[in-house]
Amino acid sequence: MTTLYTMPGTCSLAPNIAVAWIDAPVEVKAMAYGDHKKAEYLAINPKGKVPALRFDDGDVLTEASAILAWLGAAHGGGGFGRDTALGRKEAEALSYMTSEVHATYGGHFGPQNLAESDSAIEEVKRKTYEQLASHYKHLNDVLAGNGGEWYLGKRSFADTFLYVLSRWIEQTPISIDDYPALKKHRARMEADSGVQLALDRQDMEPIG
Ligand SMILES: N[C@@H](CCC(=O)N[C@@H](CS)C(=O)NCC(=O)O)C(=O)O
Repeated sequence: MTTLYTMPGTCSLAPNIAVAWIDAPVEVKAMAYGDHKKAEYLAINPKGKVPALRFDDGDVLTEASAILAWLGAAHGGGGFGRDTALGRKEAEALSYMTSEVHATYGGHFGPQNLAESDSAIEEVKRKTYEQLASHYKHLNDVLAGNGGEWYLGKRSFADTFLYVLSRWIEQTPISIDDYPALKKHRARMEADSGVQLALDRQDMEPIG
């Protein structure tokens, strides 16, 4: 069976939620933190990161936005089609969230990869939080501008990654209280049975 590799606390929660929402025939495997650097997993994804989707024929797809696109195309049905206006915007939103916002988190998760001295590391972190605050403002504005319920006005896989980002904000000095639409969206996601199933499958708890 196709297997989705996940790890607690990570962005692999987004495709995990997508699998639950569309009831895709995909087994969700929750690895313990650290297993992603072991030989068994590196043979699956040499990048040593999650998520990864392994097919029956041994082929492996990595990168959260690519996995979400494949899930939507293969199992999503009309609501997640790539040839619809919603599908186009979903692809745009997921590219932004992964390649811009997630990438900016590099300065939070690994500032020591970007600078050496203590003072330079502190500066990287300060600039990272400034940039993240601006990303969160954009995300909040788009969500509020689309009615506030779902990121693109209707539920899409963009909501799955937005939820990951609105969880990670708790690890930063940025407060979700400054982004009321994101805060309501996070609570709406946590009331969703598919999100609850995905959290459970990945050994994670709601923020509450
Ligand atoms: N560009 C990749 C990023 C994947 C990534 O950074 N995954 C993180 C978790 S959110 C990870 O596996 N980190 C473990 C590590 O780097 O050691 C994607 O969008 O899937």
